[in-house]
Amino acid sequence: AQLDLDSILEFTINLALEAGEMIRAGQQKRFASESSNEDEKVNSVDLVTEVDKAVEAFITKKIKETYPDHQFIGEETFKGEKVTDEPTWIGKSHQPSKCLTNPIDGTTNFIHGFPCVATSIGLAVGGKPVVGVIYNPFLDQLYSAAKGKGAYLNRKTKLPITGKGKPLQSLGHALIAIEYGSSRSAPALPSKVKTFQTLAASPELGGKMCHSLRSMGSAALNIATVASGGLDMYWEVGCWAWDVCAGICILEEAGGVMFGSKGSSLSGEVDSDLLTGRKYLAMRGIAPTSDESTLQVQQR
Ligand code: LIP
Repeated sequence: AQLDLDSILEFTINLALEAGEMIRAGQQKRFASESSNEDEKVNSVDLVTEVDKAVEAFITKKIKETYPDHQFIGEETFKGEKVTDEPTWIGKSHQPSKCLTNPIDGTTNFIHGFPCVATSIGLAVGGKPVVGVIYNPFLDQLYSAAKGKGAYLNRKTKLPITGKGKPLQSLGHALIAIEYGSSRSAPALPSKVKTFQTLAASPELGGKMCHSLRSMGSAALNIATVASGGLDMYWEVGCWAWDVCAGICILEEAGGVMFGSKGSSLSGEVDSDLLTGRKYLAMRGIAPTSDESTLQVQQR
């Protein structure tokens, strides 16, 4: 059957708000306790807490109860499931879909009490994000979108916020988010730093400097902030589908574009690998193709 995106969106918003409550309470409990430790995953800066796991278990349970046919991929329970869909039989009763969630995006921020923390829940059908909800429980900011229905902040403010919908003219006027991520050994780190340097000020960009660089420490919030207009661009290598699925839906509904690893051109070519490529450049509006500097950054 056709998916009812309105009711899925409503369900996802309520789920994110409940997850947010768990995150807030979980942080208070951790800060009150002497013995709350985080675990390390791939390395000493790739962290997970008991709250990430509890929130993911809660989200999974709710989704399985409500949408028993949907597949589920979560950051903390990932076992290599593929995001790219088998053929989708449109109009038949079974429409393969996947729910991608990151229980706490910005786990490092959560541990430190830095308020850029979000739960990010996205639904992809046929490999394309169709519903996305990102909720920051510390700043009480709820970003939500469903395909074809627009993107909103706190349900009421349509994104991008007024006056922020114009295409970006040049990197020289941009506020750009970048992230170090958890992969910091060679060659990953030097290559990231080179891009940061290029964006900050570089002869490669004809001596242009962007207005400044930012790091929110959460892919989901970086993307949501590009969607709302507070950032012009976000560049990161190393994200997973659960970091970006909800954000892509929100960004696209706000008139922005996400480029992935296939290096699709700014002419609007579709990137078939958007959920699996691990390399992302989010932009509000499409920059003019004549801006060589934008093209160069996109191709990194
Ligand atoms: C985080 C991302 C962030 C990235 C970090 C990390 P987590 O997700 O959202 O953008 O730079 O390395 O992957 O681990 O907090 O869910």
